[in-house]
Amino acid sequence: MAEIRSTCCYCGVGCGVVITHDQGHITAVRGDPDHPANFGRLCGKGLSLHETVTGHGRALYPELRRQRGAARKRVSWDEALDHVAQRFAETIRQHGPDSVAFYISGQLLTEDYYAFNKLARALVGTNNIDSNSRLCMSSAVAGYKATLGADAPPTCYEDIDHADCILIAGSNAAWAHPVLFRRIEDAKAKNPDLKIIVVDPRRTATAEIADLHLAIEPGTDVALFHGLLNAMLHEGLTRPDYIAAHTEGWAALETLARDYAPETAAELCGISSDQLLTAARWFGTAKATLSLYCMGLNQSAAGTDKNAALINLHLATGHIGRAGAGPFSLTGQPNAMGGRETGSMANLLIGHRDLASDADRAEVAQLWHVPSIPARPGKTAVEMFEAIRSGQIKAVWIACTNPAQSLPDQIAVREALAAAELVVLQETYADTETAPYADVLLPAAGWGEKEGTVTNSERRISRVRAAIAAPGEARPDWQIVCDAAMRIERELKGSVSPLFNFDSPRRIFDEYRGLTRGRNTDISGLDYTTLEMIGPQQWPYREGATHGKQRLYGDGRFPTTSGHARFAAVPYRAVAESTDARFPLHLNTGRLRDQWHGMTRSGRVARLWGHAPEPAVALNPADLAQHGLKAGDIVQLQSRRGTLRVVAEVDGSVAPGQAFLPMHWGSRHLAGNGINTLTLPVIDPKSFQPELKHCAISVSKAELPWRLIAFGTPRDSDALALLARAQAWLPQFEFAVCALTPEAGGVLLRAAATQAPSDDVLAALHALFELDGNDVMRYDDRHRGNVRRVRLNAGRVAAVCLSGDGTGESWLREFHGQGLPAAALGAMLLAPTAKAPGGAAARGRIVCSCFGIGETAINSALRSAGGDAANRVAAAQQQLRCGTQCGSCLPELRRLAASAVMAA
Ligand SMILES: Nc1nc2c(c(=O)[nH]1)N[C@H]1C(S)=C(S)[C@@H](COP(=O)(O)OP(=O)(O)OC[C@H]3O[C@@H](n4cnc5c(=O)[nH]c(N)nc54)[C@H](O)[C@@H]3O)O[C@H]1N2
Ligand SMILES: Nc1nc2c(c(=O)[nH]1)N[C@H]1C(S)=C(S)[C@@H](COP(=O)(O)OP(=O)(O)OC[C@H]3O[C@@H](n4cnc5c(=O)[nH]c(N)nc54)[C@H](O)[C@@H]3O)O[C@H]1N2
Ligand code: SF4
Ligand SMILES: [Mo]
Repeated sequence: MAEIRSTCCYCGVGCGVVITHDQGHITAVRGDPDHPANFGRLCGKGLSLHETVTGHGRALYPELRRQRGAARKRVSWDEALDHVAQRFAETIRQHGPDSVAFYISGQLLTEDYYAFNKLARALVGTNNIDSNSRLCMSSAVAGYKATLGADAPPTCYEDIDHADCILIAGSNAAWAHPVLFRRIEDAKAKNPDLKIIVVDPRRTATAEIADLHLAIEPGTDVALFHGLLNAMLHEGLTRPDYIAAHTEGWAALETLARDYAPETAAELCGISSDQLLTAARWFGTAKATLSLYCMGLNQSAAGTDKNAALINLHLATGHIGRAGAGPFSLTGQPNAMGGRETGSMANLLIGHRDLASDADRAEVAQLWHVPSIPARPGKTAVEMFEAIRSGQIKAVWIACTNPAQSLPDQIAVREALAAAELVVLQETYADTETAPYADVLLPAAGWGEKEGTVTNSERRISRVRAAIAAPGEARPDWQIVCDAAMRIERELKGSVSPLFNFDSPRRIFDEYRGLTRGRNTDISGLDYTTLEMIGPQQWPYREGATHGKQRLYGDGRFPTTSGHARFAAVPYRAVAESTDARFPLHLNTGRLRDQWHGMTRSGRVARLWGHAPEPAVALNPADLAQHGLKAGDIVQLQSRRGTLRVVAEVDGSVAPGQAFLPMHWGSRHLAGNGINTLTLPVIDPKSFQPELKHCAISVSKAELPWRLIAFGTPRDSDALALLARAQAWLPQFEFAVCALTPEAGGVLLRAAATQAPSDDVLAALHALFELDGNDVMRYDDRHRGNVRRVRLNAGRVAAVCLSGDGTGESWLREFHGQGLPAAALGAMLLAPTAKAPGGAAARGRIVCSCFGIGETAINSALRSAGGDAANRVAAAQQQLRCGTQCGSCLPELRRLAASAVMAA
């Protein structure tokens, strides 16, 4: 057994982990007690990281197809990379450097990012390099630059402990940044006077902790922030001295703010003016106000304006540059920051240089020893795929992102991928939604297998370390890029220069930090050895420094030409696609607590399925009633771009007139093109970020009378292999979902169609779940269309397939999941009865995934405990252990406890 320190590869909190490994296997992960981002804590996703390193579905060998339509074949690295080099060089020679593009990811390490960026800018000569951070952080980048002059979060995590007002806007941190949220809970427990304001159209788990929840109408944040400024002006809560000394552009903003009287703004936002005034007073009178914000602000056609309007409030009240105060954008991905620092996006340049500046480009060219850096801005993510679709871009190299799942307007995206002359995909997994479009598949080393650095939300750089070797022939991303780059150079120039002569990530980091010297991201004083010795550090970290810089702008000087911060006076604009009679609902999308994006990793961990066991759209009870629907119905969602069938779920936290779809469900778990079939590709004109949070949809019942539910534990207990085989069936049905069962090592397939399929299809599905042998119990009522199969193993339900009306599904699932003795029930197991024949109490949704505790047990513990909500939570924790490990379910435990108090 050995241990090694690294960083969690999921969210931007950037928790330190300690990996335990043994003879080439990662056996456990725990929080690093010394890491300043988490001090030993991890959330449920971090705690299950070792379970993602299973090898299942991994891309193991380079694969290549020379002709479209043919199958990819395993080839050597040399053959794959020579092919990439020849095709890229050929395309560049024929159509120019802008006919190729790189679409990369905020989950790459800084060294990977650097290599890609150098390849595009220094060698190929194109700025067509963009990343999935365009879907994520680009409005935050543009918002910071427009106001503070540079893309730098001025704050740090410790500010949470010093603030006495925290505004959380468009962030469901309880689910998306759980370890940071634990710190907010701690701060609140220590200081009950800490005021927390949550701005979110939904009553999220984060809103549970709020003293004030502003459930604004979708997309009205700018109106809210201007309204708050108006109120603060009236009440004398702004800081004229700070404004005069450190800012510019105030007059225009003050004039604009007059249009947003509290009543006017509150009405636009659908809240009361009292709520708005309370928020303004808390924000303005606090000694230190901290704002945390995320995708509810960024993923909008007015995302930059939302960011800037919030930063205005901090500048106007002087809540910046001090302990506990400032605008703090939470980064989504573990290294979105590294991508921004290395300038690896279409409109950025390394070290926060300006792509539009001749001098900056010349300086970078000189540092890289190349003649020039191209001036023409590159295509940003959505534009890039549009250019691929139209044939303007012919070859695209995609790494560490899954565009056939995560980009908006999937039908168009998939047309683009199909139209491209060459798609190179550099992935850890071979079974993503994007993989079928790849002409070349380059297998990448993943978390636990690669070395480098990442920067978290608070500008802190941490080391990522390898514990085990990558499987098969997979290689680290930086190495793949450097190897390919040298081949491309040979093709283009006939010889190879030292441009990509790196033999380790350390060498890349050293070159990179040299390029930051004198810039505001200066880390010239920070190398791997320093990180090794003194641990993770925040930038800037200049030559000779002994520690990084905790907070920025304490001196009131900003990185603008005048040294003053700039107010942004931009009026509110409504969401890009409004609802109407045909598309009456606002569709909001976002995250689940226990899943990560396209689920290539989290989706392979059974217990992470407990909290949200199947894809579903959340609707307010009033909307269900109005559309004649009930929970569990299969519904058809339609937008101007496409349709999606999914199960409807009743959810009072979603406001009437709105719907919420988790962003995770793509074509690997749901028939069709995934949830982004519906979403809108309209982009913010300043940040180029698409409006993923809002589009207009209609909902109607999908009339699919034939139903099938199959679930079971495979005899060889290889659930992930069965999942892969079940997923292959998804496209066969008008509606279908595939999932892991959180317990019993099983897989679930649910399907529906207008008509029953042929007997052959049913027989194949029975065979899939091993329901075709002699030991299987059978019930065929062809007249009613009910065909039922049950297999027992050691007296427990091992597999079930119910075709027809599906009666009895819920109790059969309890028998399977809980492993209840079932042999004595005999033929009762086949009876199409809705009521459990005994012994299978429904446990409800699993709230605590660490210990697999369901809602039913939690509710009964909470009810029998008595006392106030906090007492009841403590009692349930003691009795059931729920919420005592990672703590991610604490907000829900508190909500359930509050209802128990109400009911008492
Ligand atoms: N569990 C989990 N955690 C993650 C991730 C994951 O996949 N799973 N992904 C990571 C990544 S890359 C990111 S970017 C972050 C995202 O983290 P968050 O941004 O916190 O998560 P989301 O759920 O996308 O969106 C946040 C909230 O914005 C709200 N919202 C929608 N429209 C509006 C609006 O107009 N105004 C306001 N004020 N709010 C609105 C939504 O209702 C939602 O609750 O999470 C990171 N952490
Ligand atoms: N509707 C809607 N859509 C959204 C969002 C939303 O809120 N709503 N959010 C958007 C946001 S904020 C984001 S960040 C994107 C995320 O969208 P994606 O980037 O598509 O999400 P992931 O599934 O994390 O994709 C990362 C891929 O990289 C692979 N991978 C993991 N590690 C490595 C590695 O080390 N090397 C390589 N080469 N590959 C690796 C994984 O298997 C995975 O397929 O989705 C966006 N799309
Ligand atoms: S909060 Fe969870 S997902 Fe985010 S870095 Fe920490 S352990 Fe990983
Ligand atoms: Mo993100």
